[in-house]
Amino acid sequence: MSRRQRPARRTLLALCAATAVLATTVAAAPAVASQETASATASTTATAALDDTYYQGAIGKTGTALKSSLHSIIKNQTKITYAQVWTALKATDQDPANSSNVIELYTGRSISKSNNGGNSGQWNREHVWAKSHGDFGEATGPGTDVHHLRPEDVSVNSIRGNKDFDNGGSAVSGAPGNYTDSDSFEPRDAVKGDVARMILYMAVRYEGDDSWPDLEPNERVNNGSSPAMGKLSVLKQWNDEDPPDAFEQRRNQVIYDQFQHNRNPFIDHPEWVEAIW
Ligand SMILES: [Ca+2]
Ligand SMILES: [Ca+2]
Repeated sequence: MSRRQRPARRTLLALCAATAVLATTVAAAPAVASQETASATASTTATAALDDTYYQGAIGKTGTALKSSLHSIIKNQTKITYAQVWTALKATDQDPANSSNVIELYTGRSISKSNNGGNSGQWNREHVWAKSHGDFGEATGPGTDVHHLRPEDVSVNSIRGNKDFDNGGSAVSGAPGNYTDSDSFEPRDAVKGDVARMILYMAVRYEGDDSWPDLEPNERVNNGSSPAMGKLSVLKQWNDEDPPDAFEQRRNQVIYDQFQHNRNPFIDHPEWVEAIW
């Protein structure tokens, strides 16, 4: 090889190296995308497996037939006491970034699992379906059903009280993105769908065929002690706007595997909200 050719060869080698780096970079991008696809595929595969087993009797149905079928499926559950709810929430709502903490529903704050209780600054057990709506209290039953119980800051839990859900109001102190007025509460965007799916789970789970009231959503606020929760049209909108994420799906799985052995169908199949209501 002549001297004159060497620079050209170096250029060629450099070009090859650059191309190799570029190829690696280009290859890296689809790798990330394929991981996401793999995760979504795993979730789809898991749901398909549930459709063949857990949800077998409900597949292909709509309306009241679907609701009735889902009720028969999810009413088979293990029930836990109100004291055991503390233990359950420490598992179901664990902070994915810190296993010593739970995430509070409305504030979104990560707080030590052991900082639970009734004092200001602690977390306690929020009944998303307010226990006064049907007056089921804290006895083992709807009042201890972990599918609608979440860790929440004591003060913010008190501000939500037993209000129905609707859009609007003024900002909730200590809970950015949440709004409230005299008769309703609007949770932050990231949990709007979670709230909707919890309320609608309760409506399907409790149909009045046991010792508990038949819980149902309606279009009202100020439902008081009647076994109803509003507003259905807003909850349906929230279910669309905030689809189930990994945290909510894991929570459903932990309840199924470790505590109640029943599932929230609307986390597995959010489209069933529209199929029923
Ligand atoms: Ca969400
Ligand atoms: Ca019901």
